[in-house]
Amino acid sequence: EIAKDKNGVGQVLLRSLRGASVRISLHGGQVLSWKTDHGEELLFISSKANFKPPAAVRGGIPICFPQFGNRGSLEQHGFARNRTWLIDENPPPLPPNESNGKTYIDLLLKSSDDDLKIWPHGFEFRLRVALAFDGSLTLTSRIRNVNCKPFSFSIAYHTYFSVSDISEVRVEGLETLDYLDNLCNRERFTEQGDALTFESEVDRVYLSSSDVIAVFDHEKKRTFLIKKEGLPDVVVWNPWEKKSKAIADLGDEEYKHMLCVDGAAIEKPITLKPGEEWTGKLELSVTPTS
Ligand code: TA6
Repeated sequence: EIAKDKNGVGQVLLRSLRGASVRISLHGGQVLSWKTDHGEELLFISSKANFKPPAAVRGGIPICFPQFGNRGSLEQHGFARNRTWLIDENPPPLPPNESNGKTYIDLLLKSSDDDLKIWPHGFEFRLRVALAFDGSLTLTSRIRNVNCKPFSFSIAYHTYFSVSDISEVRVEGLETLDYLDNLCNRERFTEQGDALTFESEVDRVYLSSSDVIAVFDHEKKRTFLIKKEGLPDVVVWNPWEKKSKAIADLGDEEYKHMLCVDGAAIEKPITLKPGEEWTGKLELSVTPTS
């Protein structure tokens, strides 16, 4: 279903046969909602989110492209999340293993003349958002270099998971990895050997992680499973109390109910030759934890 929000921004609603749903905004190609068969919201959206373009909505899954962070010439996290995406009316068919019982939509972002002024690399970015019969959500990015010279980019699916209480959350799959700590000028550290828990601000890029990460929400007795392909790094971010107060579109106490764990390619930007296409895939599912 395609509708418009109160600001006239196009939104697409996907619904699975069992009642799960995903809502995507054409502003930013941003997933804003992912609900279980029983209508429970799995993603965090700030109560102070600004839904009026061109700012990115605080929450859901902003697409950070072609840059992550503010270490380049572009706006923080690049411009893709601040652009209007189009619906690709004739998407290439899903490979058989990707189509069983899935409903999906393909969104398209092409480099505009204005974009080319700030980032002189012609690209086509196809984002396929697919909702499977079991309610799992898959985001597949296909980025093609349609220019005559190579370019490099970083990308992150900036995923805001909804958690009941951040101090009761545990993340597994990042043990013993090296990470860049954004709180210490991106210095490189090594993670100790057990699961990640949270008692203060965390802003890290874990490097060369395994392709499955688990986020345990103790109170809700559920686990988010993050499976990724082509995305070697994992961003983990919680602003905690002090930083939250400095973020206008985030409630002061809301850090307790969110955690960003992002499939990403940051440390080693991806380089595409003319005509070459890169694919990066993120699959999110949620299972009850005993
Ligand atoms: O590591 C995640 C991060 O880069 C944090 O430093 C914080 O800035 C967060 O992204 C949110 O960025 P945004 O531009 O969406 O406010």
